[in-house]
Amino acid sequence: MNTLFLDALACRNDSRAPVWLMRQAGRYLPEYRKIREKYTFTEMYRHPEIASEVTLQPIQIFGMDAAILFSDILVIPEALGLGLHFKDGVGPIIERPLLTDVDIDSLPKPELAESLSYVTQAIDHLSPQLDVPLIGFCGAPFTVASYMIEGGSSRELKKTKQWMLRNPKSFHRLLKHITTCTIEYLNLQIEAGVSALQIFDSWANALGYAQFRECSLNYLSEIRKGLKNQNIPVILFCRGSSVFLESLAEIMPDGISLDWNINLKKARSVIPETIALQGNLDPDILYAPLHVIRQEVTDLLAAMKNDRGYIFNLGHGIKPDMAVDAVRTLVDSVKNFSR
Ligand code: 1CP
Repeated sequence: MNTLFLDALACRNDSRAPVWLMRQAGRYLPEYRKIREKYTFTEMYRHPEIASEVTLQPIQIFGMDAAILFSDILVIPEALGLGLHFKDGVGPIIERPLLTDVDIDSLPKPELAESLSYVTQAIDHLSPQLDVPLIGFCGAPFTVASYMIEGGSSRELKKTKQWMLRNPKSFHRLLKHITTCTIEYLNLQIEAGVSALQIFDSWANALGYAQFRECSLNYLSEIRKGLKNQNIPVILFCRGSSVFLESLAEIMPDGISLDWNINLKKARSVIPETIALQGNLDPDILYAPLHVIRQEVTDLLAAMKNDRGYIFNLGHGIKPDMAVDAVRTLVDSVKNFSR
């Protein structure tokens, strides 16, 4: 078993930095698109064999040091009965978005072990085939709530923020309900055998500083405390992590995944060496010529040289139109960098 990723998460890695990439399994890969021609995205993540195959693809093709389960953060709203499908060229669609307080108060308490059994089955199916750690994941309550209110992707999160500001009590009831479900969901993933967890707060950047602490950080902390096995390391990713860095460190995650707006060394200067740092190459660097990718990767690695808690990643996910060669160059550059 390749333990570089877990060693770095425990801040005791003396070998090269491990590398994995957010959205490493997905549409930029011809091997993914080939399967996707035959199935919808929903069919793919609901089918343990297909989810396993797609999770493994980037590991087999590029040799990343960790795998991330092929699924989606929106399985929670789906389990809550809101209806979910993914529309090509548009993104996720929540079929019955939340419109009033009554909708929040009538959300069910779903039997997640049953409704999300395909996730634990995928983990079961995958585990024996992996020689790298498997990362389980979920969305942060704020980000998941935003999809449930907006009904899909939204740049401004206008409805979400209006709700938060005009009716904070019911907004917090919603966050609390998602938090309870998320804790149960992550505990199911732990029991099924994931080696680490990442929580994605992809829309945290829409929040002001105090709003972030109140509407996101509190719930991230509750999730952290609610995990049955405290030995499974947890990484927090926010878009906005560079701004909320010190707040994130307060709740003592095992790792913080940084967006690309901050200088990594500067981040390390305010984050204790007991918390791993992950990131933070600007994903758009993958559009640059290969020699630029090599240089940018090397610059980040040189800045974090001898840091025992550093994990190479992008500041956000790979985009569907990024080139396979660019991803290969990135991964090879990390692996060939000598400390
Ligand atoms: O083939 C397709 O059409 C499906 C595209 C796709 C894929 C491959 C979606 C729809 N989700 C995924 C997989 C996925 N989503 C993974 C596992 C694979 C991997 O990372 O390698 C993970 C971890 C996610 C998490 C996710 N889903 C997030 C958080 C991370 C992030 O990128 O910020 C979010 C916000 C979603 C919602 C979602 N699902 C799919 C899309 C296109 C989106 C984003 C839409 C938006 O920008 O609002």
